Amino acid sequence: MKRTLAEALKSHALSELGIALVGIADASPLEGGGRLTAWLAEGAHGEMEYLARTAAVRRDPRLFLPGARSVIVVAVSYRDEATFDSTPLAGVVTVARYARRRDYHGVIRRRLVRLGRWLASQVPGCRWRVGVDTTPLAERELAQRAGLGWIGKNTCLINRRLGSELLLGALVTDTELACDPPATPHCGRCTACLDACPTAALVRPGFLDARRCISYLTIEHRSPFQSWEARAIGNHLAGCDICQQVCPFNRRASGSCDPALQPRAHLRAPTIDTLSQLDEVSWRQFAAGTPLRRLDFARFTRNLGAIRLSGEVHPARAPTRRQQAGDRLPSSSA
Ligand code: B12
Ligand code: SF4
Ligand code: SF4
Repeated sequence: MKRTLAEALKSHALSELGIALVGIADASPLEGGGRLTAWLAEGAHGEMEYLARTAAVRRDPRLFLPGARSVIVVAVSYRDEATFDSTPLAGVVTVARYARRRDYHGVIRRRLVRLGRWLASQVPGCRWRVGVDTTPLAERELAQRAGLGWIGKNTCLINRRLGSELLLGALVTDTELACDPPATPHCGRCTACLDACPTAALVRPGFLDARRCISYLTIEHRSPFQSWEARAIGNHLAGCDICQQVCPFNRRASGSCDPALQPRAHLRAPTIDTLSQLDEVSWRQFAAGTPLRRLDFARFTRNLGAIRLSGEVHPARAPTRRQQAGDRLPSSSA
């Protein structure tokens, strides 16, 4: 019964809801709970205090939904080009690839709610709760446990066939479902992501110091930039893909972009000149409906100012940023 229901649920998710990957994990506390504790203890979360506040729930899905027994983890793909962009052109800013399209939160949430309703139609009275990104679930570890992929040295969830250009969500339920085997790691001896990170944010395999990460600095960090931070972001307006760009599993990935997440042309390579003309209202219109709307006008102007300054000082700086920034970055105890 548990197995038949699990198979029917996965088949429904894949064939009716446009989900690219689905797997089921049990809802017991995370094995990586200690990793989260150590990461927070080192202060690697920077200003993301919400991660510390919700750590207990992240470590144990049963606190997310009392009585939880199973976690259904799903992924959708935003892979839209065979190869990643090459070195950006002068005067052009980089928007991370996940942010060049419709905001995935609502897309995944709506599909998970439909999946929850389907489950309730099969198991009347069952309880379920949905989480996408902002909810306190350790999505990558749950995805690994549900067999969707492994957590790479760049800390991303990588599927052997689809690569890591995946966005995750989860449905936690008190229904007991047959679990999938956890995924095994396949990074082997590769260190391409560690070598390529321009700010040395991947301080050791599988440990990312967010305070050094361009994705954190451009999107999550709210304070004004110190000078090394302004230099470190290079031409990134929001997010960073470098440690995924170099990953061999993305170079050879197959599969296609979810139809709901097709890229928006104006976000592929916006120029500094175009962005400089935006005021608060036109920035909101520019970012509307995409993950960029989470970047308020103050952070947008802070980031753009840093990009302009860095372009003036280092017109061809991209490949040498690590050398430029390395000795000025905060030291890590790792
Ligand atoms: C905070 C956060 C960030 C922070 C910190 C990232 C980080 N590495 O922790 C910042 C702002 C830097 C960030 C950046 C990005 N993020 Co983010 N982020 C999150 C968020 C909200 C929480 C992550 C978290 O808890 N971090 C704390 C650390 C300690 O957790 P962790 O690294 O995942 O480690 C845990 C497990 O992985 C486990 N673990 C690690 N190794 C191993 C090994 C074994 C054997 C085991 C058992 C466990 C284990 O231990 C830890 C505790 O569970 C999640 C959504 C969510 N609710 O989970 C999205 C999420 C991880 N982000 C996502 C994305 C897309 C990105 C970016 C690609 C966006 C971009 N292009 O700029 C980058 C990628 C940078 C990178 N290399 O990770 C996706 C990842 C999809 C994927 N394929 O992995 C998520 C899942 C959002 C989503 N719903 O899709 N992010
Ligand atoms: S997202 Fe960019 S800055 Fe952050 S760890 Fe990856 S390569 Fe480094
Ligand atoms: S670049 Fe290499 S080490 Fe890094 S995540 Fe990909 S396979 Fe693993």
